[in-house]
Amino acid sequence: KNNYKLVVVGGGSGGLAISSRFSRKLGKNNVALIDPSEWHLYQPGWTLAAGGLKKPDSFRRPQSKMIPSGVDWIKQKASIFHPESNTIILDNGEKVKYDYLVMATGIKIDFDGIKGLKDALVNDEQVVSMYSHETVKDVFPAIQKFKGGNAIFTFPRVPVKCPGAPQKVMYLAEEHFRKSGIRDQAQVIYCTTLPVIFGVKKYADALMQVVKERDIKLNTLHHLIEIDYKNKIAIFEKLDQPGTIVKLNYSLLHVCPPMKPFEEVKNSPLVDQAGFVDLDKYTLQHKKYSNVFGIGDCTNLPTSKTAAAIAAESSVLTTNLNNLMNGKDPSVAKYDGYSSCPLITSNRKAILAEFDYDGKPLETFPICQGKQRRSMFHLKSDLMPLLYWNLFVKGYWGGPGPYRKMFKMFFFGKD
Ligand code: FAD
Ligand code: UQ1
Repeated sequence: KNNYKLVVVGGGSGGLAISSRFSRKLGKNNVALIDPSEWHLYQPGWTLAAGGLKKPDSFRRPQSKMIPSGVDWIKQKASIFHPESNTIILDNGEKVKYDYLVMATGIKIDFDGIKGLKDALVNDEQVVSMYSHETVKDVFPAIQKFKGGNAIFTFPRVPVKCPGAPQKVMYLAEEHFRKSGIRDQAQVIYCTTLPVIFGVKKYADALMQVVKERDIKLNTLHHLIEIDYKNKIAIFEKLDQPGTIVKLNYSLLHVCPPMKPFEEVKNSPLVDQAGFVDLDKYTLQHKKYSNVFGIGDCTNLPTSKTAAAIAAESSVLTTNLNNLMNGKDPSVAKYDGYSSCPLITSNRKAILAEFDYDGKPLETFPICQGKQRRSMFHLKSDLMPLLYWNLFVKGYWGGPGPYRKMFKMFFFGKD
C-alpha cells in the first residue's frame, strides 16, 4: 500500500502522539508512520542518566513496540517531499501518497558542528556529551573520575531543544563534586552563547541565585568553536567582541552540540529560510500547503523545543486537522506557545519552569514555581517517564492546560 489518508513523518515524541490519536479516529491502515530508526528515544531521561541517577538503557525502547497498532510503519527515511502532488519519495526510491501530512522529524544534533568534538569524544574520556544514546553513558563516569581543575559545561547557539538541559547536568555534577569532597579543587563554569542564564526572567532570577550559592562561574556570550583535546583546551569566540578568542583549560568538558534541521527537510519546499517547517504559530497548519501540519522540534513555532510543548501542540493539532478532514474550521484550536522545562538543580530538587509564547510564566500548580522544590524533582524523575510511556506516546496526554485551569478555578475562583 502506498496511498494513505494521513502520513506522519518521524516517530519521535510528536509523531507517535499524533499517529496514535489519528489511528483511533481513522481506523486501520489509513495512517502511515515513516521513520527509519530502530529505537524510540526518551531524551528527557538523558539528564538523569548523565547525573548518574538512572541507567541510560531505560530510556530507549524498540520502535517496533512503540508504533500504535493500526498504523502502518514504513521503516524508511523520507528523502524528497513534493507537497504540490502530495507525494513523498522514500530512501529506497518508492513513493508514498497522502491526503494529509504531519511533519514530526525533530532536530538533528550536529556533532560535526564544533571543530574537534568528534575526535575529542573518542580520544579524551573527560570530554563528554549526553546528547545521544551512544555518548550519554560516558558522562557520569567522567564526573566520577574528575578530581579538580576546570569543569566546563557549554550551551551552543540556539535553537536548542530543552534549553535548560545543559545546566541541569552541571548542577548534578557540582553536587557530586561536593559529596566526594573535591569541590574546593574544582572551578565549575557554565559557558553559554546567551546573554542570560535562562530566557524567562522569573526562572533566570531563581537560577542566578542557585549559581551564586553554589559558586558556579557564568560566562555569557561564550560560543564554543573548537576543542583541542591534545592540549585539553576549549576555544570560545566572544559573541559581543567579534574576533576575540577565549581559551580555557578543562579537566572535564560537557558539550551540548549545536542543532539543525535534517537535510531532507531543509531541502524541501515545506520550510522557512532557517530550514524549519513553516507553520501558523497558533493553528499549527502549514502557511502554504493547507493539508500539511507540523509538530515539535522540526517546526518554526517560536517557543522552547520540548516534549511538554509537543503535548500541548498535539491536542491543538488534532482538533484542527480533524476539523479540516471533516470540512470544518481548521483554526478553532489555538496553541498559546506553552512549554516547560523541569530545571533539576540537585538530586532532590527542581524548579519547574512553564511559560508561553510571550515568555510569561504559565504555571500549572497553585504554588510558587520559581523555587527549588522536591515535588518538582519527583515530577521530572518519577512521574514524567511514566506519563510519557503510558499516556503521552499513546496520544492520551495533551499537556497540563486543563489541570492548570482546574487548580485556578478551585483556588482562586476564576479561569
Ligand atoms: P524526536 O523525538 O527527536 O523524533 C524525531 C524522529 O524523526 C526520530 O525518530 C527520527 O528518526 C525521525 N526522522 C528524522 N528525519 C526523518 C526523515 N527524513 N524521515 C523519517 N523520519 C525521520 N523535553 C521536555 O519536555 N522536558 C524535559 O525535561 C526534556 N529534557 C530533555 C533533555 C535532553 C538532554 C534532550 C536532548 C531533550 C530534552 N527534552 C525535554 C526535549 C524533548 O526530548 C524533545 O523536544 C522531543 O523529544 C522532540 O520530539 P520530536 O517528535 O519533535 O522529535
Ligand atoms: C510534559 O507534559 C512533558 O511531556 C510529557 C514533559 O516531558 C517529559 C515535561 O518535562 C513536563 C514538565 C511536562 C508538563 C507536565 C506537567 C504535569 C507540568
